[in-house]
Amino acid sequence: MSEADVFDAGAIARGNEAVENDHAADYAALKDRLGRHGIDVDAVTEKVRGFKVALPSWGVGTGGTRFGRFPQPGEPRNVFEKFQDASVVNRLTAATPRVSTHFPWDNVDDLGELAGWAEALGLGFDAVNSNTFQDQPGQTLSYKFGSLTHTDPAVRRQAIDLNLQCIDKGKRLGAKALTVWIGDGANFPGQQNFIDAFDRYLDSMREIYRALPDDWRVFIEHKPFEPAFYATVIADWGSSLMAATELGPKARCLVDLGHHAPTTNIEMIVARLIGARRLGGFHFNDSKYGDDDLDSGAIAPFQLFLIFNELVEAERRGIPDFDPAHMLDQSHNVTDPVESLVASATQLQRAYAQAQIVDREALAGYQNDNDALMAHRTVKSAFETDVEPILAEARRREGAAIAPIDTYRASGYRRERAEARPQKLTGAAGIV
Ligand code: PSV
Ligand code: MN
Repeated sequence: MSEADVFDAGAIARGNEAVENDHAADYAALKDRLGRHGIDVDAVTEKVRGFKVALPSWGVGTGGTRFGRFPQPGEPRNVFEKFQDASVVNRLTAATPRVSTHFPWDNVDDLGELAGWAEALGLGFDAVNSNTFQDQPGQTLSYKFGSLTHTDPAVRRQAIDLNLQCIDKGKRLGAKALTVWIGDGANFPGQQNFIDAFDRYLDSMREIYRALPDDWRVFIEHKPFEPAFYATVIADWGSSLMAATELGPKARCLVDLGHHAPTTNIEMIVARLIGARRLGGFHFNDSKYGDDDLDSGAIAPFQLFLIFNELVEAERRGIPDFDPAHMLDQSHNVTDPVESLVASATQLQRAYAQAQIVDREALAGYQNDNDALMAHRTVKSAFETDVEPILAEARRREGAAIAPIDTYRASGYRRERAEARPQKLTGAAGIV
């Protein structure tokens, strides 16, 4: 065990031993059942093994709302400890080998030390995120009235520079993408000139785009409201696509599931962005009312499946340059973040596996014949199939846990971390 790697490796073997016979029986039964419908279950298992999603560095600490935060014993106190917890999620699921960092939240004195620490934990780096939606201690100019779209060129300069520094940090860590979400907008009608604000956004983004290495992408993340409650500069996928088209082929649109009004047909937005060849990736989470940042699949698993149905359709069609980034973006306020992240990663794999078993040939036939009921039943029956044994088998083959949450609880990791990470528990507000 290295100084970085503090998870009891024996926990996985012990956990698996207790359930492997039951699991083998469940897997064989599912293989038999789906096999009778012409589905190659082993092939689906191999697909699931290949499915990965990045963890948000800001998602392993206990989150909060603007009303407060209820910290838990043993939660990470710095970015190094965040990576330790992220590695536990990966050990249990083998589905989360990369972490998406957020600067300046994740600033360290020595990036090389962080890169070495991550490597010792078996983790790599996914997209870097720039935070120009909060003021940091010691910051010269305020983002109170915007960042990349601010009316004052000096504030825009500061926000552009922060993004350029993020690219530089990402290069040193081995990342290949920058995600830009800005909170810029207006709280009152009349407060902002919409045309000028969007033009200023494009001007700022052009400079950031020019600094991207050839093999990098910039993800433009839209959101309709919050912190600006009347209008946001990059409010929707239309504004995002306009900006991406204007900037060039390295600019892609990022879909955060929580960044849509309730009832929005997100799977259709995904299909449109695939069609436009501009789908950059996802921030997965779930919600009932707004940007709730709940665990993926907790509220609307059918919607999640329908999004994956579009992704698998694109995968099967062999659409060129189709490689969307998968990232979680959640805030865990009342659960152990490790457990929520494990559950979320497996929910994504579930939706992916279900989308893999849709009978696409039959579906296309029903769609062409305008047989609405049978077309619907074709996708619905895939969604209603319990694919848990496939997910468990994918984990087992990867050396991860057949029953990851039970295994985690039995490992005593959080209790042990509570002792190793003494901290002054404060109820400060905020989402970090
Ligand atoms: C904004 O709500 C967001 O979805 C962006 O991705 C931020 O980077 C992240 O949440 C953390 O605040
Ligand atoms: Mn997001």
